[in-house]
Amino acid sequence: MIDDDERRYRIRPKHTVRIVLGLFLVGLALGGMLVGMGAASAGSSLEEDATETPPATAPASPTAATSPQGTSHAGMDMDMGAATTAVAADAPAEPANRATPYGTTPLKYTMDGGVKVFRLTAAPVKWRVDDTHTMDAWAYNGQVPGPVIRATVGDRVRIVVTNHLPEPTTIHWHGVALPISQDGVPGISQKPIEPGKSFTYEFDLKAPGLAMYHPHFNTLAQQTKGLYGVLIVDPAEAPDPDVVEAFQVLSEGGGQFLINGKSFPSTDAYPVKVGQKVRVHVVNLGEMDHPMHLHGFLFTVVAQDGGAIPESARHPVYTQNVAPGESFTIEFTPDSPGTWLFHCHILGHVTGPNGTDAGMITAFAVK
Ligand SMILES: [Cu+2]
Repeated sequence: MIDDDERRYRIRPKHTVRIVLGLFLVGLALGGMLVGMGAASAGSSLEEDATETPPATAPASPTAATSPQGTSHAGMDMDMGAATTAVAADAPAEPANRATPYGTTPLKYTMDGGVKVFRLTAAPVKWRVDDTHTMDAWAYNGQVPGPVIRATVGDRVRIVVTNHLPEPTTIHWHGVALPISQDGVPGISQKPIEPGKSFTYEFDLKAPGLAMYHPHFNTLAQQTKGLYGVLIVDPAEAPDPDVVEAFQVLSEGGGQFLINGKSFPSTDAYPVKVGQKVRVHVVNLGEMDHPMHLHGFLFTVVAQDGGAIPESARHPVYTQNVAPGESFTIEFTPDSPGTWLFHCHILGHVTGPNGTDAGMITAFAVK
């Protein structure tokens, strides 16, 4: 079994191809981003406007640009006509001491006064969940899940949402304390964002924590098509640069069970070193429970649903159920090399045709 795992998770030629292809796409897309900058930096006015139109060519997906795992599907699989520009080239660099997260990449932002300005565009895309399955997805910024919105407690954020879906939408900021006017519920706190229109959300981030975002209009249909993502509010203290950080968004789509929009073996394997602390932010934006189980090591849940768990209440576990709408941050420090799986333990969620491994499986490749 371990031999099988090792074989699957060895850095495969496919990865090398993806990395090379990713670099090529980055090069191609830099031009697109420069062109897109104009559109991205203009039109940051509040309230509705219909001035944003998608560029003719696809920008690089943030994943393609920086994921060390080369999960560059996003740039390759986008419906080019629906591609959007949300990555502003003049966005400040991430703090140098912020650990590079695997699995998903933070959405770049621009500054307007003291406000961090993010842009999300919802549009249909063809999304490849593995080598043989493609779904007709609706996605933020051309990727499933949408990009990670990352900021620091005390920040004021503005998120300009443009709707290129064939029906109205809104975004609810799930797990964030904010004014009712920003809660994203049509008919209660705002009018729906009509196709071709934009809406601007703006609020202060008052507490650190792991949160998420998803539509609140025709929610069952829109969210299950791929409209969801992580919003994480970091504490003010500088992060530990030695921690390996990963995000895992659990969901279902294209008839498959997905982690970060992919089904095994197209999911990530995370390279880590013996003795290195690993922190995994797990959120469930699907419709089913997923008991996540780690091979080889016990882990500790350090935060649940946005709240830190006091040291005195923490204890080692090997499985943590994650229900829809829940989030957990877990930590462990591997002390033994090997390729150790982290997977849902509902066997129907990790088994493909003819008994093959598929679905909600990732691995930590410990060296
Ligand atoms: Cu599951």
